[in-house]
Amino acid sequence: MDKLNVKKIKTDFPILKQKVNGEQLVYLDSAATSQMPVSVEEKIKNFTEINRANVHRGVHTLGLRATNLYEESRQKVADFIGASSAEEVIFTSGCTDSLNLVAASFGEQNIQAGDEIVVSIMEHHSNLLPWQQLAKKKKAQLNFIEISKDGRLDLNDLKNKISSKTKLVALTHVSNVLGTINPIKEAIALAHEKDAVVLVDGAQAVGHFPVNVTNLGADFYAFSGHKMFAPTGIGILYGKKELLDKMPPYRFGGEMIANVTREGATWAETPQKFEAGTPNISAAIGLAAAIDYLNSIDLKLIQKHETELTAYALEKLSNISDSTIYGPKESYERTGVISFNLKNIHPHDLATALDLNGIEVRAGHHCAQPLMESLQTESTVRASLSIYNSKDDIDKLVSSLQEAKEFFSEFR
Ligand code: C6P
Repeated sequence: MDKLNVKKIKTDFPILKQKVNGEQLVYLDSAATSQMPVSVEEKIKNFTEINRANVHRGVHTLGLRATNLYEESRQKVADFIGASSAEEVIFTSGCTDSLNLVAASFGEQNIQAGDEIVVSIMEHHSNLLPWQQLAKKKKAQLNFIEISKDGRLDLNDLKNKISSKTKLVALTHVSNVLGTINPIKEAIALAHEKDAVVLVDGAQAVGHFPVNVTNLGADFYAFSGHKMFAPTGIGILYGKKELLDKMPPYRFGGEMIANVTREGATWAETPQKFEAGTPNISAAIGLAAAIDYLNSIDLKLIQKHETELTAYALEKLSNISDSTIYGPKESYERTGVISFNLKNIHPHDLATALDLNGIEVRAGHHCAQPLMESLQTESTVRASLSIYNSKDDIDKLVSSLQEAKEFFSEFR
């Protein structure tokens, strides 16, 4: 298999050329938001300058062009994730919105008192709070699958936690803190044995390796555009058509109806039923351009690059004395989301010190406080890798960490 030409890829992302605090920018926060290549910006600019209009409304030429572009984007997403049809793809404002849609529609309709909802302890708050709230409201039970010491999902615990009372299992594909790639296919098969429906949070998975929702057997699959080189404000909820068809709308307004009278209304078909109001048309078109960009590089090559870089980073970081790295030690079991701590230095201090050297990482609880509690820490530093990162970036990170370590040791 070929290697990624990182030098060439970097030139696709003009933002990376700049200096930050007088130093060459090293962007290691792609798990929060990835950068956007020129080709995506150009596609959006082209839409704005030539085709901008609302969708599914006007019969005029611009309206039809905008509608075609928007619906082509939906088809592109469907093909990219292996959905059986574009009708199974709903545009949302992001992964959080997609997860809330399932809770507000499927959850409201199907979860009753005494039912059980299963999540893992490594969920991002966006795939925990909607279920926590729903469980409280419906008097249902929320159960947590625990993780092993090295941050893997405990499949035995999963087997124990899923029972005939379980109506829904909401599980992340990849942890945004540990980088762990969960055995989603096995988890889905186990849940289906008990007739539970499975929602997968794919925010940290899509764009890093090939994802095929049909092959996985996922009932619902949620993700965000801005973590895969698309604009902010666009996300996807994939759902099996037979499930979406039975679900009620969760927002009401323009373009989601079949007919409205003084007394009531009937709903449009899936997916329009879930897309009330004017959608983020330009971002949906940008998402399609991001998919074109990913396909032009090849997801398998992206996965290989990120796995190799992760192995390199794990080795270098573990060589720093007094470092703790969270998550699986083997790079093939994880993505390039690497959380760590250095003894006696607060993660925010470290992130600030790195920023002074132009290195952007995230520090904090990463919207995963129950996981932090399970890891017996309050926060971590997190470096997250993408296609535009190289070994050079890791070397700069490690030497800056060593420098920071020396600096802070003077205050002890
Ligand atoms: N995680 C991070 O720095 P939104 O914000 O809707 O695009 O995505 C929410 C979300 C859901 N699930 C997972 C696993 C995620 O990682 C995220 C977003 C970012 O880790 C921002 S908090």
